[in-house]
Amino acid sequence: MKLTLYYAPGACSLASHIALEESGLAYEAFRINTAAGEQRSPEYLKINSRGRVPTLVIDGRTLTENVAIMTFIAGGHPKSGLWPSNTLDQAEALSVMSWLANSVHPAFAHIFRTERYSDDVSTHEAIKNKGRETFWNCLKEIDAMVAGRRWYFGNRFTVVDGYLLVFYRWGLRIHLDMKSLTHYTALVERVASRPAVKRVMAEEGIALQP
Ligand SMILES: N[C@@H](CCC(=O)N[C@@H](CS)C(=O)NCC(=O)O)C(=O)O
Repeated sequence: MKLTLYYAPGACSLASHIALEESGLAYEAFRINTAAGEQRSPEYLKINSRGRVPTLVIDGRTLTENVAIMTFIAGGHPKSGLWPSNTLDQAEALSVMSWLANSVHPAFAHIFRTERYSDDVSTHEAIKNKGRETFWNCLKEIDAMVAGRRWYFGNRFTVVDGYLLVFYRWGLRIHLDMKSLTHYTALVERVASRPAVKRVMAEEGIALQP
């Protein structure tokens, strides 16, 4: 099976990148420079017509969306140990990852991609402020969710933990008081110290502190 991941450093694609590296599957990773607009190049739009990362190409077939990519990598390869083993936990993993993709990520997009939410520039400051408040409330919710847990699913590291690291970094990036979220901080420090995660961050050229 040939796997090719398209990612941008520090973007949400980091979650899929971590999942792939942790899985032990062989894959190639291609960097897309989103700041330079490479995601909108004709070549990349042929691979992913939405012009977003991540994209995982599996034997020539394109899969988009972090939730789907991580379900394929972890759920489809149980030997990797990155996916819970019972059905209810699997459903919970999907529930948490869907919430991260559908609520937490868009809250942040209100701050960084404000132009997508209104053409009226005079509303942008208010949209950013609301996004910041919503994003912070999500991060606090995550902190409560992981209280007293080594990993999200207790003793087992799963793809959910790698995905949680992405939003922690984004919180640091916009100077939120992430250290005050003590449970979330402890979990993310454990994630960041895993050898596979260190390799991915080195490959992407990023640190936990953006
Ligand atoms: N729901 C998608 C979101 C993908 C997405 O928005 N990716 C961002 C990076 S975090 C992107 O490609 N941004 C480039 C752009 O918006 O032009 C997923 O979770 O995979």
